[in-house]
Amino acid sequence: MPATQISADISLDIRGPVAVVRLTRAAKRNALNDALVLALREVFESFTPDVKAAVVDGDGEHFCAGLDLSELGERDAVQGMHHSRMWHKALDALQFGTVPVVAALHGAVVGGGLELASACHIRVADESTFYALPEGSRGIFVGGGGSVRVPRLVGVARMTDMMLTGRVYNAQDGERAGFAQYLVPEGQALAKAVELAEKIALNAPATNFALTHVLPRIADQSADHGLMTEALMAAVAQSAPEAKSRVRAFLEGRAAKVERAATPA
Ligand code: 1HE
Repeated sequence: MPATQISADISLDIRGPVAVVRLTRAAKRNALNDALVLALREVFESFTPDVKAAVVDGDGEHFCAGLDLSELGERDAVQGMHHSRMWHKALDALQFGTVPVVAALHGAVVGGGLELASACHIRVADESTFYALPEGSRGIFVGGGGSVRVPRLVGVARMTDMMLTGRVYNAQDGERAGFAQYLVPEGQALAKAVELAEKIALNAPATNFALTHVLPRIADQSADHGLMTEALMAAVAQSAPEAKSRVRAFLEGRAAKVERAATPA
């Protein structure tokens, strides 16, 4: 089925169990205006149960140039807080929605674009990708969840350095730092992201729920509370019929073994 343009600047392409959500505002480097942020929230809240995983990518040469600076305007402090909370709700809809989300990154992943990428569960970057938080040089602060999510990927020290000094990470350094989990040749991020999403779509639903909703909560809990939450989730997951049949399949020699990882060329 061809992609459907669901708002002015966002399209949705349902490829079997995988939904490909694309920012289609290449003329403005996929800068996120309010309408686009609201549309993102809407699309992630609208998946039917047959969608099992999603991919986010961006049209044109860049994944996303962040907040649409032309809309910054004359907001006062309270309006600014509501604006930030609107971003939080949209990116929470993505992070804590019904399906795991893989970001396919290329070109600029900057400011709110990095906040969007860091709300996804896995990031695949191609060699053209670069990461920055230009908020520092624009006299503003992150407002789309970046202060919560970016340090969880790369640490407080790296984020502080990026914002204080305008440091830009290229694709290789970015992958080493933890911005992305996969680094692929230029132009291949979307294909790799879809391949991963197709694999994820085959997981037991309880496993995907545990990884997207429960694991991040455990990471925020004390060790004692985390272990208790883990025990509860483990019990729920293993009691599902799907877990029983998958384990039986392995014991009866009908399921794949874990293969040794390929050695790098
Ligand atoms: C924009 C935006 C934008 C491009 N808001 N219009 N983000 C930034 O500070 C990053 C600003 N953007 C850039 O640094 C560059 O545009 C890029 C490195 C991303 C791409 O460069 P390039 O040479 O490919 O494109 P360009 O010529 O700079 O931009 C093309 C058009 O997009 C141009 O408009 P035109 O009408 O003159 O064609 C740009 O003005 C427009 N454009 N980026 C508005 N961001 C929840 S809080 C989050 C806070 C933030 O994200 S702050 C960081 C904002």
